Amino acid sequence: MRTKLDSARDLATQFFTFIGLCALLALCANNVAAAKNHEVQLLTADGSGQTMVMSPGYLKIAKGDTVTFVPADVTHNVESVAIPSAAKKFSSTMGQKFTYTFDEQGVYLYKCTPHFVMGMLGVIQVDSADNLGDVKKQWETVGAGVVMNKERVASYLAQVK
Ligand SMILES: [Cu+2]
Repeated sequence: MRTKLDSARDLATQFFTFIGLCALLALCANNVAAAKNHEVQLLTADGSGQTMVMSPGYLKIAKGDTVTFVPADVTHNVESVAIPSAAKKFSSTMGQKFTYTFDEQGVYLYKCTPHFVMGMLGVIQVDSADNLGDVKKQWETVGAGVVMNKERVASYLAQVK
């Protein structure tokens, strides 16, 4: 026979189960932070006197985020130069929008293939910069081929924290 005490116990059990579920839901909602999409413009001129330039040149994002590279005209693209060892290399079609998912943390140095010599490069940092030393080392060699706006990459890399 059910007593008043049994009913009270059932009610209490239901109540605490409900609270537990709420806490679990809140926890899940916190952990599944939505991946963001960012945009980098590949510009022929940025309006402030800079030509053949990525905007922004340095960008910090979170692992799992995507970046869409938007060429201002048919003369620009993006191609990876120095990236984390586990990351997939990329090379986009000239003049086409391109979206890349940054699944590996670290520093990514990339260029516009035809405007590399004019210093059209960019840096994207994904979470912590474990491979910064490696990227700087590769830039010392690769950077020898850049004749204009070489200091841009140094200023972008200096923003990596
Ligand atoms: Cu370009």
